[in-house]
Amino acid sequence: MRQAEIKRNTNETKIAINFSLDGEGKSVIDTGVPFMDHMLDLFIKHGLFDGNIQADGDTHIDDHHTTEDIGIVLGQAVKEALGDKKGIRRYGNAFVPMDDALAQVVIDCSNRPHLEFRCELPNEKVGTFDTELVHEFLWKFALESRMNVHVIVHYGKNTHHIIEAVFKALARALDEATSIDPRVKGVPSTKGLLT
Ligand SMILES: [Mn+2]
Repeated sequence: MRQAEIKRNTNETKIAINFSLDGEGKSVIDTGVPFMDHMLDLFIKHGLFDGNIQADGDTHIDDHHTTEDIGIVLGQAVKEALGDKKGIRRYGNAFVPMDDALAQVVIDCSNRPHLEFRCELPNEKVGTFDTELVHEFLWKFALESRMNVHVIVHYGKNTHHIIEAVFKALARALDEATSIDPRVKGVPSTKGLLT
């Protein structure tokens, strides 16, 4: 089973994630940040992962620490679930439209963390959520999963739609990049190592 269970406790947040790459899209999510609950729910669903994501953070201050730390722990869970990366496709590319918005995410499970974030979010807030935290989440996710993640939003007017399209494209690109291709023998790198 390509699965991982990770807990991380700090003075700012307590995060517990149980994540499976080879799931059915089933999720149990309670982060205390409603907008992130919505995004993580559709991330698990559209990636056909399974995930239990629980967070208890200092949201009385704002959603920054909790959102960032979920990115850290989810990234660590993906890295651990991937293991030695034998037999994976390695690259994934997904376009997802959401009404007016079109997002693209391209992933390389390269072990060289990078986030390219070409995404303009018209509104600073979606509900009570600070939309600048989308970048914080994705950067920590890329860093801790040790992936190269390129996010390109081609266009879009509605901030909720743009962010939702990004999370769905992230899910689908990650699903493709981490899926097993029976033609791949060993690790898909001329270097012979992706860890
Ligand atoms: Mn929505």
